[in-house]
Amino acid sequence: MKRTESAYPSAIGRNPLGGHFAAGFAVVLLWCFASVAQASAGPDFSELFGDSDFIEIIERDEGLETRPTGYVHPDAEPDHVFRIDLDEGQVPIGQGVVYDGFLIDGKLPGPTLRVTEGDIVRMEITNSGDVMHGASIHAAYTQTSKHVGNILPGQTKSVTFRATTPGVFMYHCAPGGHAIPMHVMFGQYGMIVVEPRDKSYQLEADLGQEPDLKLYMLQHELYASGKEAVEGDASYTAFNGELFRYVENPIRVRPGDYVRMYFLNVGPNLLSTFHIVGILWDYVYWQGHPEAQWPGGQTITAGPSDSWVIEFRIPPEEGVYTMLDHGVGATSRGAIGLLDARADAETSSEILAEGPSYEPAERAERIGEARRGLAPFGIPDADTNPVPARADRPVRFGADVDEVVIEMKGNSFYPKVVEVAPGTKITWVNEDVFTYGLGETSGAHNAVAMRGPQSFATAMLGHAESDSVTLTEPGTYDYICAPHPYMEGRIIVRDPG
Ligand SMILES: [Cu+2]
Repeated sequence: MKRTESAYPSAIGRNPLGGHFAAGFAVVLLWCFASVAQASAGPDFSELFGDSDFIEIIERDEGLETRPTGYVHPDAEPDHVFRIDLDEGQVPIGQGVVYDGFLIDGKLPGPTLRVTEGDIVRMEITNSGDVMHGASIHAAYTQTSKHVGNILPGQTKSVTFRATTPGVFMYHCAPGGHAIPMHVMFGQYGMIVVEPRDKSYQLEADLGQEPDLKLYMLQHELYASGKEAVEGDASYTAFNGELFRYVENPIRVRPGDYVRMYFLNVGPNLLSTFHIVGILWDYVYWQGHPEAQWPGGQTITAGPSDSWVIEFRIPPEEGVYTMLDHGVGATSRGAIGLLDARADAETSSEILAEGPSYEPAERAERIGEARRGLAPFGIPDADTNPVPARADRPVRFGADVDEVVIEMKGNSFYPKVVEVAPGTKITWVNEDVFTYGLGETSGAHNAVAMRGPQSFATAMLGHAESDSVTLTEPGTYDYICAPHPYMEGRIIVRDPG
């Protein structure tokens, strides 16, 4: 995929991406001649920008001391092409839990993407799912949603940008409007790292070697309902897609190893104060930028979409060093793992920040053995959910209750399952606030019966609007929201006999 390892022509300016355009242009000409003999050189101005509009802005930005933006012409030749696939599906997330949500390349989190500062990156994004998806790429200092928002089922769209700022970034699904937070809460996110080109990180210079381990670590939350997701009431927290992943399979290191960690807290709601027991940081870099360097310290503090590069050495003592979010509610819900240091350890040089890959048979076996299903915006399959989470347990109302209110919040019904006496008035109230747009990209909802003794359909509800039906026939009613068909609710009307 990578077209060339060579730098963007540093001749263009005083830094690899900037410099004085006028002076740079002359050097580019020289460099063009040189490139006849040396085929590995990078693209020139016209290759990058072609017949772009706003050429005077591009010229200004190329001549600045600071980095230019990430804009390049959509036809610029990429150094990397990443093809990712957005879909809906189930993944085992450890501890007997199966998550039924939105995935990238069949994983949660999606693949770890790595490029070098100055690289031209093309993202080709395919929607293999049943609902609209899209993408937002935080490493791009230019329009992305314009090109890769609103990707319809079956469609592929692409965006090309130059990765101008080194660091650790989030990318996530972004179909537009209200669907952006919903799909992030649903699990569609991953890490993209832009390695600095000319200046490396300090510990590499101090030790005069590359890291023994590059550890890409993504912290994230998992929710049992859309309501809990909006309110930040996480069921679980995880590193790299699986609860207690590195407790079950500790990361092997050796005393003295140089570890560089690329840490991203995706959230989508909670703060992380990441700490390793027995380790103090040698250097940390805010958002992973090599110039944003701080020494020492016990934790890093990372809000949602916040990131750090962390450098440290394993002390000259064998043993276990425990990695955790020191917000202890998160630790106890899954955000904990172990670095196991032994002199004779067989080590890996990198650990990626993506969900585990399973062979189909193993995946099916784990799903078959599930004791808990988590489907934030629907009702988990009964066969993966013998012991439901709080949000999925039926809420029973007595015959003395004449009205039951069901909230629509975070693209889910809450309670998801109610049991009522015949003749009970059921009222839906839309508590989603973001109701711009239409369909998937809006928080406007309704409730439409799919199965049951009587049919019903409420009005389409905007924020703080409500509608009611009264069900008299005993039986089970399954209903959905028409614009968001993965929103599932159930009403059980008891037989009074
Ligand atoms: Cu999506």
